Amino acid sequence: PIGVKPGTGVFGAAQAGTADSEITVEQFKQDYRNKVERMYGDGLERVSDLDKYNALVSLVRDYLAEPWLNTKEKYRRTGSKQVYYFSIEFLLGRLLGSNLYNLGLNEVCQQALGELGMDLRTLRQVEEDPGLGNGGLGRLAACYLDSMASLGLPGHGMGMRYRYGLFEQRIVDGYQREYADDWLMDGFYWDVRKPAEAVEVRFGGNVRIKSNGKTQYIHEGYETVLAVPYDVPVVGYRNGTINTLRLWSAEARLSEVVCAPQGGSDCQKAVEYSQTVEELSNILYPDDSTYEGKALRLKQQYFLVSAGLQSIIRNYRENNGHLREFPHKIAIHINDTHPVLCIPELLRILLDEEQLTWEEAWNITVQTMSYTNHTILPEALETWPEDLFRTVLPRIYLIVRDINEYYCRSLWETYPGDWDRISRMAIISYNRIHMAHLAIAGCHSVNGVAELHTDILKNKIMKEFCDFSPAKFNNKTNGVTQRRWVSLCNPALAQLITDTIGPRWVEHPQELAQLERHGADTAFQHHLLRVKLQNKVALAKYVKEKHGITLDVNSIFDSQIKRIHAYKRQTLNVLHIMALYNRLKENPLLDIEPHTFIFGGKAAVNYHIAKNTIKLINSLADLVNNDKSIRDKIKVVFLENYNVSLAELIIPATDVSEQIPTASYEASGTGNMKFMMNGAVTIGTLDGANIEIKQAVGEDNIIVFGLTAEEVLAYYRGGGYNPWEVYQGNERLKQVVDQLINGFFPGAGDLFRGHFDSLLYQGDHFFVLKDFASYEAAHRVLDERYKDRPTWLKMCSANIAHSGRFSSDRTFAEYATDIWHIRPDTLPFSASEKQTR
Ligand code: F58
Repeated sequence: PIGVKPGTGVFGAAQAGTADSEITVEQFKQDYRNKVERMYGDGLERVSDLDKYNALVSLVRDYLAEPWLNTKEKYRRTGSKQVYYFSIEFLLGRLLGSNLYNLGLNEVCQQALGELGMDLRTLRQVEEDPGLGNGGLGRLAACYLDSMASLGLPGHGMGMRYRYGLFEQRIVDGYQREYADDWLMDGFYWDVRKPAEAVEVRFGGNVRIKSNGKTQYIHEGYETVLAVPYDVPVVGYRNGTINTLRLWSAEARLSEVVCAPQGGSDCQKAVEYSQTVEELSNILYPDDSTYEGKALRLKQQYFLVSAGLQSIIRNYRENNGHLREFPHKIAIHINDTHPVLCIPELLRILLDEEQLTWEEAWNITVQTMSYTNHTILPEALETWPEDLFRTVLPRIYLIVRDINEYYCRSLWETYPGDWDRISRMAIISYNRIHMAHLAIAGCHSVNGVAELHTDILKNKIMKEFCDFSPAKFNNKTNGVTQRRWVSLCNPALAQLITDTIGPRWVEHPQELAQLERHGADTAFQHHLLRVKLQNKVALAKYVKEKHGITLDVNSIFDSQIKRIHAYKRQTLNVLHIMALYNRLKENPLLDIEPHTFIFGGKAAVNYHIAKNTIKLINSLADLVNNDKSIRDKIKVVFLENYNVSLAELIIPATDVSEQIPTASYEASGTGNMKFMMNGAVTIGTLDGANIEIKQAVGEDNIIVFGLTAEEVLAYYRGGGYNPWEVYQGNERLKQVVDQLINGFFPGAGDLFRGHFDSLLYQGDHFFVLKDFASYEAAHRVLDERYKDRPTWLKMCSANIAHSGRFSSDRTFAEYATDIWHIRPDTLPFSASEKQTR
């Protein structure tokens, strides 16, 4: 079996008597039959797949109950410092496979089910992807949970339990249509509801200031929402550690609502009221184009933060923690600006409830909090209108005002008289509250997610803050968990790696480097090719069943799967495919490698041009896939409803990984890392973590193109560039740009005029035309390399071999030592290893 650590079984090496706790196939079968009978009052033969799946989850939960309890007890007993990772998103993906794998039960379960005439893979597919995230930052949070537990460290998640996910994407007539993501419809069997640990969160009302010697703030007339936690076990890899992801759900206590002034005594009203309360945790990123929508988003953020902090402090108190010791025992991490209200909320608790002085409370808060920035896009740097903030959170508003005053005073001491600078850096300015400024002021650490991104933060976006407090700023290049992104999603590759270098890489991903010397080995290459083919066959089967399109598994699978966004430049990819198609039309005998271009991703509901890009891709797919004259040399597919499970199918089957953002925009990227771990070769711009991938694999094993971030930023300083010159100067490019509007897409009319105009009449802000020629040239290089199969396979192996440093185990270890100050002796990379990596 892959990555087996002998004798560790379900309960892990850390547990006493592990050998006895191993679960045999016989035992598993018996437990499972009993479980089905007890849950459904029926025999295994007569229940549905959903019932079988639920019973299996329930059984796995039984198995992990004891180590979960032991882990909590161990943390209590040792008093070790606990990390709480607050995030509005946790894009977990399906849990059955990963939990079985991490528990070391995969093979036992597979065999047991097989003997019962069932197939584990089928049951794994019954599981809905939890609708708890949207993109990279949510998936990153999920990777960190896996790494924290797998390294046996006390790190937990704090998130929201959304009733509905972002949305389910369906493609109708080539367009994205959004449907409710009803992921909880059949229940979620992994979490445990903890009503006894519910807390109250307060909104609205007003604050009365009472002064008798000491000023007191009395919050009155507020509305109370009950926050009920649901705990999800986070299973470490065969080490007996089970951490907790706590998800909060908003509820109304109807019995109390009936007597409350808002509800009157009317039952109907009470039910209506409960619906408005529950709206709080109904959906991820509710539409914020209206005042009510904005208020709802702000309420959601405060709800998560307040509930999470109250529960942390309650727990801390119960274990007799002294508040002055708080930062030595608790680290709170703020994932992007959405949970930044952690700062004023902790202050509120320390000031109003614990009666600490401002200085004491502020010092504790700053020492406890740390913040990660995930973007430099101005529209994603959150600000709130002051009025709305004051109305929704009156007490928190006063605290933010005090923080602002305190912070501005300290700025004044360093920059006396420099009003301009102080107003640029203020937390409240021009009637808006700047959440990133609040984060920088209230945290001891601010980090970017790749070296370039951190440099841009330090030298541009947050330069003045960095000049003021340089020690706070640091880089933590992202990582992904090799357990989900290789072992689980690509078991054939995992087996090949284990057969070649042994199983230690699953826990020590830097050992993948040993593959380097096998890269040129014919037998190894042969196996690698077989693994890739097998994965392509699996993806092709899915595409055939779901979309009715036949893929050539001997073609180059070239994938761009990520949110649809102008800066990610799906349009550049499309224009290149159009040019390739044109070349084939001109010369049907053109000798090119057959290509399958795969797209997947959601466009935000209100982001019209991105939604139109989806239509553009699908229009191109219709044209190309139905044109017999090009003899199936290229195929284009847009895979509907991209999510973690789909990524797990696409990534192992991909040869070429498209990472082509306008340089400077992609903070890091994490898809790029997943692809390289699975042996795909990147075609990419020098942006985000692509730069570090290039450093890791060497320039022969990645194809880079396009403007650098420095060049892009220089153009912006000079007012942009002239796309007309580029357009006029490149026939092939001119042809494809014109084809956006000249009837090339049958029946499209003016549908893609928005794209056309943005490229030519609106200055081509994302440098699509400017980078086109070099992108096309890069593709030609790629094709050349692919033709020479041994060279290509060597490139693939090099990518796998050098992916170890992009493991979230490494990233997490860096967070733990540098930011959270967790004991380094328990970390996987020693300090000296870190230097040389
Ligand atoms: C992503 N951000 C970055 N934001 O784009 C990506 O480069 C990085 O690798 C990743 O974070 C992890 O650090 C991201 O996913 C969002 O999804 C925003 C959430 C709030 C609404 C706007 C999008």
